[in-house]
Amino acid sequence: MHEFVPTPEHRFTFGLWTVGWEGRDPFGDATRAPLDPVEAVHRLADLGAFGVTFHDDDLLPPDSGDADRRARVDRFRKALDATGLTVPMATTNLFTHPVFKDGAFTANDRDVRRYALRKTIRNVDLAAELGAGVYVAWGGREGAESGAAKDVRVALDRMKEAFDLLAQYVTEQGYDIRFAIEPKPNEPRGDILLPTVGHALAFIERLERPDLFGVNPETGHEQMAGLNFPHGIAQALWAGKLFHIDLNGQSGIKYDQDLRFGAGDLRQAFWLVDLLESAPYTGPRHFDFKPPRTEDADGVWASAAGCMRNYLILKERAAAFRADPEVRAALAASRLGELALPTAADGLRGLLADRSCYEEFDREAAATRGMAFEHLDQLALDHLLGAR
Ligand code: 3MF
Ligand code: MG
Ligand code: MG
Repeated sequence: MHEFVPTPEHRFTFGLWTVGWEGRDPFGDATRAPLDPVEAVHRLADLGAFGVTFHDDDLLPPDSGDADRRARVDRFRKALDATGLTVPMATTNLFTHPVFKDGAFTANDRDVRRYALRKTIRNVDLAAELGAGVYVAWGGREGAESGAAKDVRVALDRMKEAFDLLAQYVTEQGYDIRFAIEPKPNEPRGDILLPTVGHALAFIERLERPDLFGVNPETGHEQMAGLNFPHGIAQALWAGKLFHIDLNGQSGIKYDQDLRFGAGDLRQAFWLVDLLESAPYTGPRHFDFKPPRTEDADGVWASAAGCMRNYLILKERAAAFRADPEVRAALAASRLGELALPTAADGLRGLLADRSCYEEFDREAAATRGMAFEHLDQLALDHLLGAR
């Protein structure tokens, strides 16, 4: 039996705000004490993680002066150097302070928009200093609860303006940083702009430098909208836009549960790992989860370890599925090979001239051909459930 031991080669990363979540929710106070970022770095390294990520405010109290900031960054950096942990991604908190109650880049209040950009730029500098290659932008408060309060087309103009300015900034500074937009349909706003992977992909193509922008999809966020997460990831990969990923667990269309990876929709988790492990995605496997507020410190680390363990178990199950000769036969019977063939390699002329595909096509015979998908899917379930 495999040991499923995480190592840095697996590229597992965690946000400081995940293991550091104190358990404050809309109905209850914190159940855990604050976690020192330096302790988080050491504990994550001990568990076999590859890296750690952060919002500016996770590491540096928002009102800290220059000297205090420097001391905190140096202390954090020392822990990174001591453990070998990396910082592949950083992001901005544009949602906690009341000033962001109507959003940041799309707040109706122009002063807030300018402040949000400067706050972001300040942390982009730190991201570059710590070697992050990806800067995530989650617009949690960019949205509305009511109709006339937000002119969505104009708000999208302001969103584009913000991202164009950020692209100009990293280009002028010569930073090797690309941005990853994180979609979410709702929570904390009633409705959030760029609610799904598809919306974000379409938006990116309207920016001045689309090459600098990709997506950071989160398992639970797509599933909150009832969408198929592996399908969204596949489309992001197809577009060459999967810059980063937030892995966690979600059970159906409800609030953002942020369960540990694998503890939500297990079938989608299986197909997701199958996809990621076969795709040209070499980025971090980043966990954005919340150890439930029932847990004490030991429970937090058990939850973090569980994210990685579940990923590794699913990776082994997916590999066994793909290597199974019966699965290969079932894939052929389901005509996956045929899907990979161009529909009209003979071109439009050939298609129009081919009487066998229309005038003489035996539609009734084609309609009766079974697709054999159920046998294929049962083999997958057998592997997932450990029955094969
Ligand atoms: C909220 C989130 C965010 C983002 C983060 C950017 C607090 O549902 O997912 O976590 O992931 O702000 O990385
Ligand atoms: Mg979330
Ligand atoms: Mg997230």
